[in-house]
Amino acid sequence: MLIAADLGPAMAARLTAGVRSRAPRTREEAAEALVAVASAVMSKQPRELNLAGNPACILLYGVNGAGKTTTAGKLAHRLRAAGRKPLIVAADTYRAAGIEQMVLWAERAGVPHLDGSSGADPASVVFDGVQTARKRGLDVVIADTAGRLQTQRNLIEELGKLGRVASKALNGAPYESLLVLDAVLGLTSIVQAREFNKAIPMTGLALAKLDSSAKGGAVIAIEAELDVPVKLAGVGEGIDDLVPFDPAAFVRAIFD
Ligand SMILES: Nc1nc2c(ncn2[C@@H]2O[C@H](COP(=O)(O)OP(=O)(O)OP(=O)(O)O)[C@@H](O)[C@H]2O)c(=O)[nH]1
Ligand SMILES: [Mg+2]
Repeated sequence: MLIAADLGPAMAARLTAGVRSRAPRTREEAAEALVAVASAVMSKQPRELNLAGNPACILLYGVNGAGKTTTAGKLAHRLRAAGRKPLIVAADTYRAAGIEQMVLWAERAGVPHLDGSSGADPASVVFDGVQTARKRGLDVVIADTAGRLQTQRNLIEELGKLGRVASKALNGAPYESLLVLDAVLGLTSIVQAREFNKAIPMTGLALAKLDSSAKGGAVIAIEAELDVPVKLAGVGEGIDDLVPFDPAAFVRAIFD
């Protein structure tokens, strides 16, 4: 069951040993034991987004098609509903369509957007975004970036620069740096997380497509290895389909 949920053989064996040592007698006790044993290996870092900065800033990155733009749009909607004033920064400057998609989501969410021009340096677009938010009294910058593979050296380096420039724009204040993972990709996301984390200090994960048949269990191994918590879960294609990640419910869903 754990293998089928993409935890990977090593993590599956580790959790199984932990559950066995608790000697559960019923299915329900086994589920409880799995929740406890999995929680113990998962990250203890806070799962709430750190939105204390003025403006706060959230960078979203990940491989092609992971769900970055959709997550940015849903997040903008969510934060706006919570009384925040988001600015969407469309920094996927690789494709005109990438910017258009982000603009559509911004309009759907009813939040302002700043669009990078095609071919622009995403770091400079994010820098402008932070300045623009300050000027316009907006309190959280949500930046969508182009899809990139962990093997594309130049694009991974570009991401490092993006992080450094964001930090500079924010005068060194912390920001959220979220790797968006596609639950459907399974174990390959462990390699992705490892490589992206080398390029940019990662503060969290957003796990998209949890409504699919994939269980997304690879994030347990990622959390254990990198101590980076999943903060958000995508549970559909609609604007309301983004929820705070609940580790206990997540592990229970693997068991069911
Ligand atoms: N079912 C489901 N589909 C999702 C979810 N999140 C994103 N998608 C779909 O996944 C596809 C890709 O989403 P995008 O947000 O465009 O992904 P992206 O990472 O921005 O892609 P690129 O910019 O091309 O790299 C779209 O068809 C989305 O509707 C989710 O939580 N559940
Ligand atoms: Mg996109």
